[in-house]
Amino acid sequence: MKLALCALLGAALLPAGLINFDDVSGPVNTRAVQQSNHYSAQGVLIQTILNATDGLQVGDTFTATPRDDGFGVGAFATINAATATSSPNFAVSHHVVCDPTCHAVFASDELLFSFDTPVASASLVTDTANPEAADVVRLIALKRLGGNQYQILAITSGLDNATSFPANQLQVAVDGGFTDLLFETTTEAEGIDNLDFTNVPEPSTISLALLGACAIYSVRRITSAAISNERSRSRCS
Ligand SMILES: [Ca+2]
Ligand SMILES: [Ca+2]
Ligand SMILES: [Ca+2]
Repeated sequence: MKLALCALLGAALLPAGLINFDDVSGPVNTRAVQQSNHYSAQGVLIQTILNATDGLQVGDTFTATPRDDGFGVGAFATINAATATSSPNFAVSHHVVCDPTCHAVFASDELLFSFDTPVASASLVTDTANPEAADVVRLIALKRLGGNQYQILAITSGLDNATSFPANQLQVAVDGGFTDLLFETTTEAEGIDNLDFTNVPEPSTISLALLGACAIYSVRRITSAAISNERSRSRCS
């Protein structure tokens, strides 16, 4: 029981990140292009690559062709009520642009997230445009092989017309972790928000987390025992 509690508390201290794209100000009904290293402080590089993976399955490999060094961020609230999960912004691939009526017109590029250190699990949510036709979107965990080559480790599929949790969330996890994450659109452009990820902990991080959690647990046990003893003494005197 004690070990289970310590492990639970330790897991809560493992390194993780959340990117909600809301630090970018100004863009309304268009997207502001961000460089791929915009979130490098959080350990993530975000690039737009040419469509390469529709139809590929777990175990397949592919070569990513960078389309642009970056991605788009914006608030598109008046386009089919395409609101962000966290207000005001969500992210799109670099070439999702506004035509004269300000609708997203470029559909086939993908967003590639490259992590500084391996990630055990990651999730994101799709935009809440409504009404919207159902198009397949996929979240794909990748192993970086070098030379822009990647192997597919795991795939989670969904439909982009979902507007509420949990249907609008895609989540993928891999034992041992993955280095890169691909958000794949197949037939229509789609915005994403709230990229959430948990890094694979270094052995030293696990030890420190468990040590800290167990120290907190032990202090609470000692404090609780001391209070209990004091109450017992009070009742006896
Ligand atoms: Ca947001
Ligand atoms: Ca959507
Ligand atoms: Ca759609």
